[in-house]
Amino acid sequence: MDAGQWLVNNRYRMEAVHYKRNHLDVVTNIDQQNEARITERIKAAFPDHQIISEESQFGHTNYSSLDEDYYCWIVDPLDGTVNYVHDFTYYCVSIGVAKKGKLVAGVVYDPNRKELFSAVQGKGAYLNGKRIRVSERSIKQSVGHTGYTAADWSTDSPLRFEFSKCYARLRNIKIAGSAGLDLAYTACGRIDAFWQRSLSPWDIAAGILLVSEAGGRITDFSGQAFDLQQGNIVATNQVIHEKITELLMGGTRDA
Ligand code: 2AM
Ligand code: CA
Ligand code: CA
Ligand code: CA
Repeated sequence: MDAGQWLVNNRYRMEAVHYKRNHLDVVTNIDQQNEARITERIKAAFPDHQIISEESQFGHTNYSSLDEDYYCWIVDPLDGTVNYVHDFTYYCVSIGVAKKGKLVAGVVYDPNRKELFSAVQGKGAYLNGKRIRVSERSIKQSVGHTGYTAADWSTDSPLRFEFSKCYARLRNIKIAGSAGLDLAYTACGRIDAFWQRSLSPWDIAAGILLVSEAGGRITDFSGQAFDLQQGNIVATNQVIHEKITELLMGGTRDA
């Protein structure tokens, strides 16, 4: 929570916005400073734990420490950097903990609304200490969030096809800009589905545990078991899961 409040307090100390891979992929001094603050604290409290965090891992794609027999913290110090830069208050700090390839704990904190989403494996998901559950909405009643990353930036990306398949089948589809909050919102039933390609472990580790502990379902786009390293995620309230994956894969037209 302290890490999230620090983001809000330092909003006007943002110095420069740099591009990483291309103009879709941005980073600020705030991302880097908050990451340093968080990882220092983890190291001080748990010196023998591993840490995978976004800004220090840039360019790496091997996350083998996730599968090892020790605790691995998966940290996104600022999820929703574009929103942060534009002072659009939909961003969060997302921190998950994994061991032997399984998520054991996760928190997503929204400092603007002072909302702390938390989950421990087998113990349920909570918002500010109150138990949360996914929605029971049908596809026609549903709101879905999606998004795209720098890795999807090509004219033949499947994204456009996927969007045209889902468009108007749900009540609404939004690109809100923070995968961590999108998953937290799926977990507490504010929205009913979230899907996005090419995400990294820190974008979704905490959120995955939130959704599964809140009774939701998570797969890849073809409905197969989800793999944190692969990063193409579909998370739903269960009820609409098969319909969503069918639409994304270009299945039947009847809702
Ligand atoms: P970020 O703000 O931490 O980069 C935006 O649709 C969502 O996708 C955000 O959660 C954003 O996280 C994430 N994302 C992951 N990789 C990205 C990338 N390379 N470029 C832009 N957004 C990315
Ligand atoms: Ca980023
Ligand atoms: Ca992120
Ligand atoms: Ca980030």
